[in-house]
Amino acid sequence: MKIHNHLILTFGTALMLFSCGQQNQNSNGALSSSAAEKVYVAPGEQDEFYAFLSGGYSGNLTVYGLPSGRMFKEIPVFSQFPTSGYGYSEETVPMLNTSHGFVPWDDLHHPDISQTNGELDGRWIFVNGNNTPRVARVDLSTFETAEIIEVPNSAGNHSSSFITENTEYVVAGTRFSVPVPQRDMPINEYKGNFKGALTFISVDPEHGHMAIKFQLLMPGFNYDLSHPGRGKSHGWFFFTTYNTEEANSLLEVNASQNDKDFIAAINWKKIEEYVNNGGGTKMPAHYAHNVYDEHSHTGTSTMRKEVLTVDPTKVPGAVYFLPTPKSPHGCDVDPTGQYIIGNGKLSADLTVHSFDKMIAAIEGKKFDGEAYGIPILKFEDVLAGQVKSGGLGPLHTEFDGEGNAYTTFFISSEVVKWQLGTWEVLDRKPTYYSVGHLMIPGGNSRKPFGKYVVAMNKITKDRYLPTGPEMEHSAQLYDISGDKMELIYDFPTHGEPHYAAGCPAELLTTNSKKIYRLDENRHPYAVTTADGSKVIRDGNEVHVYMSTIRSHFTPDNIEGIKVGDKVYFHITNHEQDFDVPHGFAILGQNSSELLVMPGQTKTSVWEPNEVGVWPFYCTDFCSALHQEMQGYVRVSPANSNVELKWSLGE
Ligand code: K7E
Ligand code: CUA
Repeated sequence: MKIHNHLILTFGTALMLFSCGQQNQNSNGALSSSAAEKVYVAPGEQDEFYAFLSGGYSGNLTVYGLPSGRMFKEIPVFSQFPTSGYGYSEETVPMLNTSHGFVPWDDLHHPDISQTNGELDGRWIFVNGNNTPRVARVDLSTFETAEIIEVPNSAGNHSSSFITENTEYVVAGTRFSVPVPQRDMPINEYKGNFKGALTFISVDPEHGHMAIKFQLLMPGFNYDLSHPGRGKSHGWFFFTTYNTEEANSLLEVNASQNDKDFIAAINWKKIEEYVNNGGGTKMPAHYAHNVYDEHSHTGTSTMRKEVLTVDPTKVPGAVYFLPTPKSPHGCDVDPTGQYIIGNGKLSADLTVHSFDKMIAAIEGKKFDGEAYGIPILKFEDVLAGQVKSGGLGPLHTEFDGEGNAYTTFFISSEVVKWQLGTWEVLDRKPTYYSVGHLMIPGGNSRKPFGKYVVAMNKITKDRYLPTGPEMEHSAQLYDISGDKMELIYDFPTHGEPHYAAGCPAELLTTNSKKIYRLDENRHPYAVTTADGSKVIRDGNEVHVYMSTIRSHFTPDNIEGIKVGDKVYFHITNHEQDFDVPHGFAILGQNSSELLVMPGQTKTSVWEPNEVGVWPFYCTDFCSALHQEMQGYVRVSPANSNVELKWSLGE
């Protein structure tokens, strides 16, 4: 009951803050000319930073420039995307395969850029799919999804996809504990029987390929967020938990009973050594591993059958619980690796744990009991300090590399700047409204770049012209180069951004791919020469080997197709110029268009069900004669004798 009252009170406070915010918005500096200068990137000039914002329920990742807030691209990851044909083309459908079949959607929360020695290296960006547990790797030279691995024994893959400081592992911690292995059992027997899998996925240092190294089967709590140790704490990983009550109903009350939940500290190096020496138990599993090959331009999906599980009580010294008030959400580690910050959603104070103190307490064996055989450290023994924030509903913290931390507060709608070590609050600025995550470029690494904070807000309300009941979410940009934060810009975002990752532009521009080389095209249906086009019938399957170059398709007239045929259009784009894709669409196609990059081959299937002469055309305005880039397919009755033939210019 007490908690109920607390919630009502705080939401009341939040409503009051919304209205205050509206009155104050013209005095916050966002309209001043110096703010305008700070975000203005003149026509033809380029931004200083890339920002990759999670798209939440869009399933995708969006790419922005900072400070301009201009959106450059939406990268499809877990969702079908007609703009490029991702998830529709034959080559990309396998990327969305799972043990539950084709799942063309997910809820993407946390991007994290690959690192070497704790600094961003700009090779890949990892993202998590929350709903049907998956982790994806996006290649930052092509800005395309290169790999997706499903996570078995997991549910609500939320404490993911954070990486260790040499990208040794990307983690996937389960938000919902579930029966492991899955089975038919009464829900109210959850307590003591469900498990929370923390999955460590190894990343091949050269190619980035992912493989599940081991799954740690933890007690049945909710594993909410995580961050890696770095510097002195490299080798450890930290996960916040809530619902240590193990409630299975009305969690808003029942999972808020314990004064403290835990941060789980995992010594992954110790577990890695244990499994390398033959430790762990192989368990049957069923999960998809989808890999996209850049030379065949094709994804393949392989079902994996087994996973290595580890019982944490079997690896002494590998797992500890750090008591942390009050249903903590964010779990953030400062650039030195010394401080682990737990943001208790229902607390006004931030709890900061000390890595050194944690090690000393472990060495001194100063435990405060155990949970399911896992030692609990004493709160006072590991506490570095508490930040008396004065805010409500702390969620996430980032760092500027100058000894300061920035924490978001959902309920009181603000970003609070405070100092590591002294725990002193230095500044606070409102957000409009109800901020979730925030991002400083490099803010989750040993070397943050400072300069800007991007706050990602959950409620947009009156910030933009109304667009009906649904408004896009809103990001806000703060200049943090001075002592005080300055709000300098608002920009709308797509889907629901949770976390984001940012890096200096030059980290990516030097390796950015401009074309795929035609002479490296290994697609089995590629046409790599000007006269290589053909149409082959195989029963009622017809394969059209088609090429494109400004401004025609080869062939552009095809006859001899019959009702009931399954026609595969394999389109190879012969252009070898930067930014000259061609598109392909045919009337009645049951999927999306294709967008084929220079040197690439992509396939669309068409099953004509009516006789007639049906046009196809290029969907991308590629030249002055783009409108001429068209052709016809003649479809005859199923029993017709019209001969298969194709031509161009006849
Ligand atoms: Cu706070 Cu999914 Cu990281 Cu959203 S989570 S805000
Ligand atoms: Cu090719 Cu338009």
